[in-house]
Amino acid sequence: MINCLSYGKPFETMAVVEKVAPAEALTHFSFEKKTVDGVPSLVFTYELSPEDIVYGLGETMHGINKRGYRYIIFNTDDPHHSDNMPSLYGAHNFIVVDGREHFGVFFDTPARVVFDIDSKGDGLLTVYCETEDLKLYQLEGDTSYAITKEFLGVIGQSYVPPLWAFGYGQSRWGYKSASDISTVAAKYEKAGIPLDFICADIDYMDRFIDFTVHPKRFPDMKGFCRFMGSRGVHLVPIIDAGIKIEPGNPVYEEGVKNDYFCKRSDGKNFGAAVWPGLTHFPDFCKPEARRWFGRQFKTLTDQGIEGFWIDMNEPATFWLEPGTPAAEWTPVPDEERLTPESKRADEYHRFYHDYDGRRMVNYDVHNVFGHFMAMGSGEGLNEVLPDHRYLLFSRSSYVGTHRYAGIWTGDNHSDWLMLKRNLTQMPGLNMVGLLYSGADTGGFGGNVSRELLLRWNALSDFTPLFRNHSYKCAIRQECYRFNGVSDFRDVISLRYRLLPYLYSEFVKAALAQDMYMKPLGFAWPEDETARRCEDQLLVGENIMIAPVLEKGAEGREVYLPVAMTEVRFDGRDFATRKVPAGTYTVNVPLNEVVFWILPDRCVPVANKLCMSTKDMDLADVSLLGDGSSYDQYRDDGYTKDVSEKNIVHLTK
Ligand code: MIG
Repeated sequence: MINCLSYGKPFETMAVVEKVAPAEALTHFSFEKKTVDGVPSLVFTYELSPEDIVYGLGETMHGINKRGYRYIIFNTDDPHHSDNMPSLYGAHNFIVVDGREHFGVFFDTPARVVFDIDSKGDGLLTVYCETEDLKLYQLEGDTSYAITKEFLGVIGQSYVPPLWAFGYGQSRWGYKSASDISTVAAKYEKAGIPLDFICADIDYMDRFIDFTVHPKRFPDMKGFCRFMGSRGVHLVPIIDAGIKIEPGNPVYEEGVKNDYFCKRSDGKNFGAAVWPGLTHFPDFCKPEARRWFGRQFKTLTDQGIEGFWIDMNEPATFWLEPGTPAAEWTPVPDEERLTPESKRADEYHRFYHDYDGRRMVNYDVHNVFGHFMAMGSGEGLNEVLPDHRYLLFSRSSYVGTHRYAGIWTGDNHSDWLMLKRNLTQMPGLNMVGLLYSGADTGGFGGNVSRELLLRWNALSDFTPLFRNHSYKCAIRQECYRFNGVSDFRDVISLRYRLLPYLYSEFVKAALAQDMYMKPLGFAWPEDETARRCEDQLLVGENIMIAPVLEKGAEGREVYLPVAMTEVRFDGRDFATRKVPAGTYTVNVPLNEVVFWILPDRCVPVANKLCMSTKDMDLADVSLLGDGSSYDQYRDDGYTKDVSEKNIVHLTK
């Protein structure tokens, strides 16, 4: 059961796309309208019971259970990831309370929202929405999983990227030219490690200007894409939010002419410096500006490019154009506003959007900027690529972004905590439909160790987006640069042997508006150990994973809620054995991956290893596990007609 309560004049975020009945009353929470730190707010409070778990909040720090901390949902570009970070890049205000009562709530507002989930140990869950305009969706159901599925049912179906987007991707801020990129591809080939895409970071552009290609570094982009494509490798360039202010830049000129940019309080176009220097931000709140921005991708798709990542869309800025009028209003600072994150909060009071004729300061609609950019980009790509699916992943997002794009979790670090956070963020992201997601494998900032990179690959084997990406000042992080390259080949090979299953489960989850990665508590809600489990996940319907997440560990303890089939992959063969329910210690050498198949289930694995999905035969599979059949989704990997009719019933 789902219903919706409205407060004030809610902003249309386009998160929910199905009709939802109006609510008669607020349930579970007590409510107060009051001014908090100078901001008129809507405040909701619920008293948690000791046994309650709180799931959700998408891309946030801490564990799968969000209880015990305070989260500030205000999209932020801050590369210093740690558990102390109250804000990340996305805004996913959906939570499910699981315990004495079961219910879900989605606070649908583009404004700043603070979730205090029992941070003081007083059992209070208090949600401060810094707005007087809100849609509050209330969900009831018997289990957290049922409630989540109900929510996924109203926010629309996940976008489905092409098959190659499920292959292994290599990236680095620092690849500068066509020759840099083809060298990386050649080295992967030589190392015998499969590869499907390489990302081009900002250096491929002419002076970091969106929708341009550096004439010297990529003298023949079309020819280069064709050449790479023949080797099974796709190029995935980055696009940033800001449009460089420069006469002669056609995107800038068109944007000015048609009034597509965000405004200052004096009505002039707002200027902020990002990578290309001073830029204007497209006003993605305007449907016509979104459509216009989306169509710009044609410049690059005409060169043979079919995948992109979109960045800096919180939006992130370096400094504002001198002379930008001061903010008309800023809230009284509270503790968090005095942290580095908030030193810049003032800038979001200094530019404006035109939303359906209403002038709105960015601060009040801040959390949908990246979402609307992704929406425009996805719709544009759909239009300019009439015959193929596109790959698109965004840094910033809101609920609903999944209909157009996936996300990556931003500038994490090469440390073991971030590996854990990669795992704990996945269920929350899946709860808001963001199935196509993943972290910078190996970590973005800092220097990765061989051991950490191998263990991280073993987790990313299962995340839909599997991309190794790093900061230009970190040590080089391509797998072939480390000793004992065959260990990397062994671990990444699993991805390609499992792709028939992973791709099938992803598409089936998208079609059914279901989750692809789930916490154990969603499958075994009565099992207290499963409910509290923070380091194992379900992948699709049939696999459980328990990755090694500790430095120096030779294996780990694993909890099996029921008896399962243990599968050990050594880079070549799958060894299976039955293991009883309960806890046991599994040994996992650095070049191996162990996972578990649920009872009476099967998992299709590719019989042959291919070096890119271009050569993959999704039908050449064997079934592992003690079930007798599997319903496999398979298609050509790029057709836009993704539907149940492509499901094939396989039997042993
Ligand atoms: O200010 O494009 O999160 O993945 O490599 C940094 C350069 C801008 C941030 C992204 C990161 C990317 C980097 N970008």
